[in-house]
Amino acid sequence: MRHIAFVAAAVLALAFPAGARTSQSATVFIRDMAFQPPSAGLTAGDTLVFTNADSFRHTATAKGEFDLDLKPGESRSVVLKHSGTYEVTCRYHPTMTIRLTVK
Ligand SMILES: [Cu+2]
Repeated sequence: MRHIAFVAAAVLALAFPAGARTSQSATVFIRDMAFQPPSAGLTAGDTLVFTNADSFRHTATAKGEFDLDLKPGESRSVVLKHSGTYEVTCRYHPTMTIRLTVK
């Protein structure tokens, strides 16, 4: 167990080298059957929170990246592992989409 903890610490040290920009958190609210864009730009390593402020169940799904199932009032978060464009949709309501650009 001690060895595993050491390896985990080493991996974290590599993933977040000293002096790197501190990772931040942003929120995408789901309201009135739509994703609302985050208020600030996104950077790889950031935590992105999805909050379902709607009265229906929704998902925040980005193929191959994450798939969050959110009851009304529920929040879940993901870490944006890499830069690029994330096409996020709701599996229950496929017309709900948002394109997130991560630097
Ligand atoms: Cu939905």
